[in-house]
Amino acid sequence: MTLSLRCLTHHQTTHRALLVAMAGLTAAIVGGTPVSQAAPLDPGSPSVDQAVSIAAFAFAPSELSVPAGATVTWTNTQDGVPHTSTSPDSVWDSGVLSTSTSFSFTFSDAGDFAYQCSIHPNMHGIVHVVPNVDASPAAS
Ligand SMILES: [Cu+2]
Repeated sequence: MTLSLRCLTHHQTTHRALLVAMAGLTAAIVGGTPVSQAAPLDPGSPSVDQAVSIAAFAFAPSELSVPAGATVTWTNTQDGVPHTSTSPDSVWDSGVLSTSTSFSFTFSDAGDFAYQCSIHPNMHGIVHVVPNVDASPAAS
Protein backbone atom coordinates (compact mmCIF):
# COMPACT_ATOMS: atom_id res chain seq x y z
CA MET A 1 0.00 0.00 0.00
CA THR A 2 2.82 2.32 0.78
CA LEU A 3 4.25 1.83 -2.67
CA SER A 4 0.98 2.61 -4.48
CA LEU A 5 0.44 5.73 -2.36
CA ARG A 6 3.85 7.02 -3.34
CA CYS A 7 3.10 6.38 -7.00
CA LEU A 8 -0.12 8.38 -6.74
CA THR A 9 1.76 11.26 -5.20
CA HIS A 10 4.32 11.15 -7.94
CA HIS A 11 1.63 11.14 -10.57
CA GLN A 12 -0.04 14.22 -9.14
CA THR A 13 3.26 16.02 -8.88
CA THR A 14 4.04 15.27 -12.53
CA HIS A 15 0.60 16.43 -13.60
CA ARG A 16 0.96 19.67 -11.72
CA ALA A 17 4.37 20.27 -13.23
CA LEU A 18 2.95 19.73 -16.71
CA LEU A 19 0.23 22.30 -16.07
CA VAL A 20 2.81 24.82 -14.91
CA ALA A 21 4.88 24.12 -18.03
CA MET A 22 1.83 24.62 -20.26
CA ALA A 23 0.97 27.89 -18.55
CA GLY A 24 4.52 29.07 -19.12
CA LEU A 25 4.30 28.11 -22.78
CA THR A 26 1.05 30.04 -23.18
CA ALA A 27 2.61 33.08 -21.57
CA ALA A 28 5.60 32.77 -23.89
CA ILE A 29 3.34 32.70 -26.97
CA VAL A 30 1.34 35.71 -25.82
CA GLY A 31 4.52 37.53 -24.86
CA GLY A 32 5.98 36.87 -28.30
CA THR A 33 3.01 38.31 -30.17
CA PRO A 34 3.98 41.55 -31.91
CA VAL A 35 2.27 44.48 -30.27
CA SER A 36 1.78 47.54 -32.42
CA GLN A 37 0.39 49.79 -29.72
CA ALA A 38 2.58 51.69 -27.32
CA ALA A 39 0.71 50.24 -24.34
CA PRO A 40 0.88 46.44 -24.43
CA LEU A 41 -2.40 44.61 -24.13
CA ASP A 42 -2.91 42.74 -20.90
CA PRO A 43 -3.76 39.18 -21.98
CA GLY A 44 -6.02 38.83 -18.97
CA SER A 45 -8.12 41.85 -19.83
CA PRO A 46 -9.44 42.56 -23.33
CA SER A 47 -10.28 46.15 -22.43
CA VAL A 48 -7.79 48.92 -22.82
CA ASP A 49 -9.33 51.93 -21.21
CA GLN A 50 -8.37 55.38 -22.41
CA ALA A 51 -8.60 58.87 -21.03
CA VAL A 52 -9.36 62.04 -22.95
CA SER A 53 -8.80 65.39 -21.37
CA ILE A 54 -10.77 68.44 -22.38
CA ALA A 55 -8.67 71.58 -22.27
CA ALA A 56 -8.24 74.82 -24.20
CA PHE A 57 -11.48 74.16 -26.11
CA ALA A 58 -10.20 70.87 -27.50
CA PHE A 59 -10.31 67.15 -26.85
CA ALA A 60 -6.87 65.65 -26.23
CA PRO A 61 -6.29 63.33 -27.90
CA SER A 62 -9.02 64.26 -30.36
CA GLU A 63 -8.63 60.92 -32.11
CA LEU A 64 -7.98 57.57 -30.51
CA SER A 65 -8.38 53.87 -31.18
CA VAL A 66 -9.59 51.35 -28.62
CA PRO A 67 -10.65 47.71 -28.77
CA ALA A 68 -14.33 46.91 -28.40
CA GLY A 69 -15.21 46.71 -24.74
CA ALA A 70 -12.90 49.52 -23.73
CA THR A 71 -14.05 52.41 -21.62
CA VAL A 72 -13.17 55.98 -22.54
CA THR A 73 -13.23 58.60 -19.82
CA TRP A 74 -13.43 62.29 -20.65
CA THR A 75 -12.32 64.77 -18.00
CA ASN A 76 -12.82 68.49 -18.24
CA THR A 77 -9.55 70.02 -17.13
CA GLN A 78 -10.27 73.52 -18.34
CA ASP A 79 -10.80 76.08 -15.60
CA GLY A 80 -14.22 77.66 -15.49
CA VAL A 81 -15.50 76.41 -18.84
CA PRO A 82 -18.10 73.64 -19.05
CA HIS A 83 -17.89 71.14 -21.88
CA THR A 84 -19.66 67.99 -23.02
CA SER A 85 -18.78 64.83 -24.88
CA THR A 86 -21.76 64.28 -27.10
CA SER A 87 -22.40 61.76 -29.83
CA PRO A 88 -24.52 63.39 -32.56
CA ASP A 89 -26.11 59.96 -33.09
CA SER A 90 -27.10 59.84 -29.42
CA VAL A 91 -24.80 56.91 -28.71
CA TRP A 92 -23.73 58.78 -25.59
CA ASP A 93 -24.04 62.22 -24.05
CA SER A 94 -22.02 63.27 -21.04
CA GLY A 95 -24.25 66.19 -20.22
CA VAL A 96 -22.53 69.32 -18.97
CA LEU A 97 -19.12 68.58 -17.46
CA SER A 98 -17.97 71.36 -15.19
CA THR A 99 -14.30 71.75 -14.40
CA SER A 100 -12.67 68.62 -12.94
CA THR A 101 -15.62 66.35 -13.64
CA SER A 102 -15.50 63.21 -15.75
CA PHE A 103 -17.74 61.06 -17.87
CA SER A 104 -17.10 57.48 -18.95
CA PHE A 105 -18.57 55.44 -21.77
CA THR A 106 -17.90 51.83 -22.68
CA PHE A 107 -17.75 51.06 -26.39
CA SER A 108 -19.22 47.61 -26.95
CA ASP A 109 -19.43 47.73 -30.73
CA ALA A 110 -16.74 48.33 -33.32
CA GLY A 111 -16.97 51.40 -35.54
CA ASP A 112 -15.96 55.03 -35.84
CA PHE A 113 -17.71 57.28 -33.38
CA ALA A 114 -17.37 61.01 -33.99
CA TYR A 115 -18.43 63.34 -31.23
CA GLN A 116 -18.41 66.98 -30.28
CA CYS A 117 -18.96 69.39 -27.46
CA SER A 118 -22.58 70.47 -27.57
CA ILE A 119 -21.69 73.81 -25.97
CA HIS A 120 -18.83 74.48 -28.41
CA PRO A 121 -19.79 72.62 -31.62
CA ASN A 122 -16.42 73.44 -33.16
CA MET A 123 -14.83 71.01 -30.71
CA HIS A 124 -14.63 67.64 -32.41
CA GLY A 125 -13.24 64.24 -31.58
CA ILE A 126 -13.50 60.69 -32.84
CA VAL A 127 -13.12 57.25 -31.27
CA HIS A 128 -12.18 54.35 -33.51
CA VAL A 129 -13.39 51.12 -31.93
CA VAL A 130 -11.70 48.10 -33.48
CA PRO A 131 -13.02 44.53 -33.19
CA ASN A 132 -11.64 42.85 -30.14
CA VAL A 133 -9.52 39.93 -31.38
CA ASP A 134 -8.72 37.43 -28.67
CA ALA A 135 -4.94 37.07 -28.80
CA SER A 136 -4.74 33.97 -26.63
CA PRO A 137 -4.09 30.71 -28.51
CA ALA A 138 -6.96 28.29 -28.82
CA ALA A 139 -6.92 25.61 -26.16
CA SER A 140 -6.84 22.20 -27.73
CU1 LIG B 1 -16.94 72.72 -24.97
